[in-house]
Amino acid sequence: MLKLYHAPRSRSLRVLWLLEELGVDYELELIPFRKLLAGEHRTPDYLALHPLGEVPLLRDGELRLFESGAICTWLSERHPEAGLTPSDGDERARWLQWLFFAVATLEPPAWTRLRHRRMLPPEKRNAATLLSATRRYKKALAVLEEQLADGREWLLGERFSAADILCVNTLLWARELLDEAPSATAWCQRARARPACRRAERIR
Ligand SMILES: N[C@@H](CCC(=O)N[C@@H](CS)C(=O)NCC(=O)O)C(=O)O
Repeated sequence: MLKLYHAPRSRSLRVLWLLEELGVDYELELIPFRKLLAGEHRTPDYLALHPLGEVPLLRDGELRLFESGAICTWLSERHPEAGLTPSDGDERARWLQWLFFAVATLEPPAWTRLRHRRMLPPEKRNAATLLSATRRYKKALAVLEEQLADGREWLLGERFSAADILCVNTLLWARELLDEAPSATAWCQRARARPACRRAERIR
């Protein structure tokens, strides 16, 4: 059976949400967020499973998989019957584009902003770094806003996919900037109203 190592409010929520969307059986190893922040989960046993000691980690028999983007892509492809995964053609190409956009373009400035606004101790926060990350983040957000401005339901149109999960989860790190993007705001609300997302968010 699949086993997910998950800490609520962390990136592993992406995988949990997707598992709920796919409707597959899984086992959960819950790491309290407080424990994650304190690094208390970094036991020798856990580091033997995940070389960076992070979450998410997914196990499937002998397979140990880390990186939320890779896990979401792999799970989606493994469960085409759920209808979340474009099988080929232009839709699949666009799906890959948005998956990579989420982790390579949207997430880095969102993460840098979060650290320099809230997570680092005040003396380590840097105003110039925050400003440049905010600029890059706003450019990425504008790309999403443009994609959604035609009123489409999801990034790919009618098909909800892991690309929506990765992007929406990341946008929540910078809610204070969402006002500038009404279509993206409505999309985040639609996505988070999905029963699978609600179930995943409730697990604590
Ligand atoms: N690129 C990785 C990043 C994973 C990551 O940074 N996870 C954080 C939680 S959001 C973590 O485990 N932090 C605790 C630690 O590094 O000890 C992914 O997307 O899976």
